[in-house]
Amino acid sequence: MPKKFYVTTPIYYPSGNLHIGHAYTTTLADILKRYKDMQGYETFFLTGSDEHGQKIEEKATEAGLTPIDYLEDKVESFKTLWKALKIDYTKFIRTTDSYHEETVKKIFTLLLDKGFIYKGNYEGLYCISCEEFLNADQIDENNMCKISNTKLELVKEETYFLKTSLFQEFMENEVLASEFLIPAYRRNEMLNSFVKPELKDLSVTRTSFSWGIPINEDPKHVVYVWLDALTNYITALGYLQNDDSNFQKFWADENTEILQLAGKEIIRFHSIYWPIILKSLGLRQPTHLLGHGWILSKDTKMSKSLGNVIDPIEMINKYGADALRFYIGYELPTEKDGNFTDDLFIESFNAHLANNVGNLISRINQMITKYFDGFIENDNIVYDDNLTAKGIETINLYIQNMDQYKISDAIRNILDLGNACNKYIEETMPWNLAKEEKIDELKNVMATLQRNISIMVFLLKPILVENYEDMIEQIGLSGVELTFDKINNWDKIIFKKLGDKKIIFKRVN
Ligand code: ME8
Repeated sequence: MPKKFYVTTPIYYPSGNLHIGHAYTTTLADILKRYKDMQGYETFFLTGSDEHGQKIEEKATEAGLTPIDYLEDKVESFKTLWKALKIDYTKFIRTTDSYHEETVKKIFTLLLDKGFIYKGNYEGLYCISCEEFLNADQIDENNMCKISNTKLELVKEETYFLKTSLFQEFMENEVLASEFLIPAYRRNEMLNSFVKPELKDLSVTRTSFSWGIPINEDPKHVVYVWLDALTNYITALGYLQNDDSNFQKFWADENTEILQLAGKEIIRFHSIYWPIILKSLGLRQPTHLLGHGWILSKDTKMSKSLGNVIDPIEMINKYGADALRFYIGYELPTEKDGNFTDDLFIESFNAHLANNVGNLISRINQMITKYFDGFIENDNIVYDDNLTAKGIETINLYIQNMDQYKISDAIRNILDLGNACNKYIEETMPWNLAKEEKIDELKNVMATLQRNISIMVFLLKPILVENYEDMIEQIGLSGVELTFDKINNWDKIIFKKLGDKKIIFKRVN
């Protein structure tokens, strides 16, 4: 039985256009999904759109449209972006899909029947942008939401509550005491800010607007957008539906590695409320929640409501999908906030993709073409010990890092091997060996380089999707099936004649 991997992104609000921040989370998920595919896992990658709630209702009204008409174009634009960015998702869920709506109603009924939901009244300050009732810590001195910087609404209404207060111990001693939430320092943040002060029951229905899923038991109540949204991770797999085979395979099975990604502003929902909902339903917990930092623009969070966003489509049109995927994977490690500016982007592209990876491929291609007419016979080759050891070490480090979802560190391992190859070229000076007609030595040097550039290209496969085939052709591996096993056991690889030289990542000036 193959190992299984289920990865999810948040489902994004179609209340505005997606920006680099959304592209960030989705690209990280895509890279990890592709990596797991390479490791032979059976994978399922879910993304989608979060379409109910007051914010969407207001946006549609502003545009003079019904919510569903308003949503059509927006959702199409999500899919257009994912296609341009080469995102290989398995399923795209819309919370207005009827199977989702029906299942959310069933989930509500189940929780009510189990005694985890009761009716009461709520009074509190609500942030429409975050779709969240805020506690005092989340409100600034001007009575605005600290995260979205928008005005709050005083809400006083009848509501159904989820008995989250029952789960204080479960949160403290199990969920947040385990390895579930990564990076580890975020566990204390959640404990100290939200769990230890007091876990209050969560209001899970609203009555003051109608754009949501009405509950069967009391249809003037629509399900709170976060209960509706969080459950997407299981409704998309067929939970409580006729065909629940994906649910059995990718969620219920304890052996499935489940990774959920979310930005730090919604870690609270994913590391507190979501585990409580799952526990109440009697379901297993995800293996990990990777809570990542924000992409900043001039030191503030890039966000639709602040209007300081960068359009990923523009970046892709200018520099290509791989350039953006690389910047996201390498320059924006998940543990902290990162910056995104045109200058940083170009500097990184030139330093790593143009000068390191691209240049190395083209140098090696050029020399093998010139000295060996594009093909090195695989007989009696003596590979350089140091560079060979470095190549094997790189594979191992890369796997260690990718297995911990440390994409940036894994890419650094590849770039280090690139630097070692460049240094090796300078030290061995193949052009001198050619001049001096030391053909055996030249052959050993070039074969060592071809081997190590092949390792680099193979390890870059989940990241540089658009240029992968071109890179493979340049190094003589077109049509050759590559696996981790093969790149570790070199003699299993049979090279072909190199393709003609092509500039792969052209420097941007
Ligand atoms: O919160 N930096 O949707 P949303 C990094 N519908 N990541 C960013 C970012 C930034 N500046 N801006 C956005 C919602 N993101 C809910 C989610 S899930 C059950 C419901 C990414 O459209 C990041 O993943 O506001 C963040 O958590 C998400 O987009 C928020 O997207």
